[in-house]
Amino acid sequence: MAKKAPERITITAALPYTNGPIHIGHLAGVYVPADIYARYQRLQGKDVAFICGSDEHGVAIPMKAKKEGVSPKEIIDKYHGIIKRSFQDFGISFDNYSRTSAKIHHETASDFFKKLYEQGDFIEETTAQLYDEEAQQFLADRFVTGTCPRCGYHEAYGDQCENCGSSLNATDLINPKSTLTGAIPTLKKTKHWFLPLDRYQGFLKKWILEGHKTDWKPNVYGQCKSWIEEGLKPRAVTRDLDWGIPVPVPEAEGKVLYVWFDAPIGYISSTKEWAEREGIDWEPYWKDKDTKLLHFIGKDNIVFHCIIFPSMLKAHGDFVLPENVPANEFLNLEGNKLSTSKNWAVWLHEYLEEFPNMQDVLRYTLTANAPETKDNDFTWKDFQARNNNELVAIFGNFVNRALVLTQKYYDGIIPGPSEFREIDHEVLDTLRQFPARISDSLERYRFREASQELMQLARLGNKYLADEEPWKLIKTDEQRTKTVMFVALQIATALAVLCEPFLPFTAKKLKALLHLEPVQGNETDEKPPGWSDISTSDILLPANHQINKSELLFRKIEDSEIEKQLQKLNATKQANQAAKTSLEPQKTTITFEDFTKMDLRVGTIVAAEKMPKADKLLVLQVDTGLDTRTIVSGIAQSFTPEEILGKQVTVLVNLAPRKLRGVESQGMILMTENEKGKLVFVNPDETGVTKGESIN
Ligand code: B3M
Ligand code: ZN
Repeated sequence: MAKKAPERITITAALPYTNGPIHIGHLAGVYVPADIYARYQRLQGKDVAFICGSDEHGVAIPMKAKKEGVSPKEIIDKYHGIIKRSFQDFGISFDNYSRTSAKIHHETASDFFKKLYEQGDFIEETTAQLYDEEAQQFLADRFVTGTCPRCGYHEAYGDQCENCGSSLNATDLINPKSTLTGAIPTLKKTKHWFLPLDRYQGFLKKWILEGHKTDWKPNVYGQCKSWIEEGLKPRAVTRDLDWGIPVPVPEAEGKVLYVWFDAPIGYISSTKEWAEREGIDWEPYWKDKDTKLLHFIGKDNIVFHCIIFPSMLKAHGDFVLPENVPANEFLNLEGNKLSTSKNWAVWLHEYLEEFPNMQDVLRYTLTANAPETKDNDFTWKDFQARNNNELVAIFGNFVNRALVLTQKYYDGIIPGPSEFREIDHEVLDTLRQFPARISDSLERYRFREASQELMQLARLGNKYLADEEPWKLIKTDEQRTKTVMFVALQIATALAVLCEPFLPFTAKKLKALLHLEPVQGNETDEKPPGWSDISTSDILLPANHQINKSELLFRKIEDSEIEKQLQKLNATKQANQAAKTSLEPQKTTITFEDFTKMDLRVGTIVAAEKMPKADKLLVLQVDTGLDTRTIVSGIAQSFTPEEILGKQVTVLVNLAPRKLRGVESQGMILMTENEKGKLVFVNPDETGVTKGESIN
């Protein structure tokens, strides 16, 4: 009988934009869970393609290039290099990491567009779009911000609100503003190609709302439900931009594909690139109806992966649809939102340098505290605690005791057990349940839970040793000690196998310590135990097997190391604060004559009250020496009326009067900001000038 082919699983992880390096938010949301899942499925013998690559198009790239004063190409090369390397060093086990600037991707995306174009799947339309006259550029996506019409968030982008996750058209924004020049956009006509999502409404409703009600995560299902029920609208898939994949039809000169049209096709091109290299056929990974396609993403990408890309795939006709889209929520850092532009992040490439050989500690912390069902916070203290109290004190401690005692009592040769007692049977029975317990969590995308199951197994070992106390037994009952050590070593072996998806570096090290993997030049013919052996085999590590000298799996993290990281964040905070309050550039020079036109006098505030229904304004009566006049001043958020009553101030008395909220203001009180950014009076108290006297 022919052997049944293993189940095929295509796992994609969101393609990171090459406008900055990878930080812990990306890792916790997408790459760590995706990697755990891919490694786990490989251990089940599944045929896995784990696919990713850099997202190098879209407005984010030229914007970053502009900021750094270099070309977009330099930006993508720089960050593609940093990102690819840091993923590799962190043990993210992609089968292929491509980039959307690759030729194979340009071809694949162009062909995809052409097929839909030829099938008549687009609507062509000339519509008025936002335009920045100053920059002479159409404003879409991140080139424009404004108020989200759905949630009122003030910094929504032209294609998406990152606050509520809505996908938007730039013209939906309230009070739009160009991010290039700050200008208020005008409207200008331009032709674009739209994917009529409304045509897919019925299909999406049936496929998601009826078909995935129970197996998709509630956060993902809920977002899809609200979009579908609200009614989908056609969405432009082309842009007036000079960075991207040219729209492959004759009448589209100067236009490129919308980044969210080409990027998900990047999963397909990356699969092709991989298959070509491996000499295999890529098509089953995307077209065979038995292939399980999974997209790992962050919550801000849900609409693109659940609504838009599936509609594209459906229109194309050749491809399978995702079976699940296990999107995560966001991770915060020390109570604040992660931000690339504000440098509020723990950058992966920096972590790898500052904590060498400690990839698994970060992987474990991010998994144990993953933002699976709600946003979560990463703190350095928690990182330290997870390491010191769990990895070191439980996992590491158990393994170390088992290995050290084996060396000490038996020169590293696994002892043969004698009779098993009730407790031994119980422990071994419990051990056999762990693969199923962990699998059960992972199959439901509950990575936190799975990581805690793993830690439970280490706890089981720890408790067993603590209860049986082989270090005491050895003095009274050598036979019993052998049994206890034999059982403990079975647990250590199970840990080595089951921890691989979560802690791949530790698994490798532990397998080497246990001498599970054939060592080069010293090949054993034993086949190392696999995932299913843990529950089916009576013996995982046989008596008389020789293990290697023990070494610590984890080290303690000192307070000083955590302090250093907190200081680093503090410095960032201060730099951001300083940047916020940084001095305005000097204005253009004025002549001395200009200056002397100002009639500055010393005055006294003789009455002050809040302007009704205005947060910022105070209405003052100021005795200028010449008269007592009304001055409206925008200082209500810095001073109360009481605290400024009787205060001497500097007054510009010959400023043209102007009405503020119906009250005529006859002059201006001079104010400035001190070095801390606080509003202060230009204070005449110390000048020795008396009331009414002219200052200049
Ligand atoms: N480049 C990810 C982001 O929002 C975006 C993902 C593309 S996946 C096809 O950072
Ligand atoms: Zn919103």
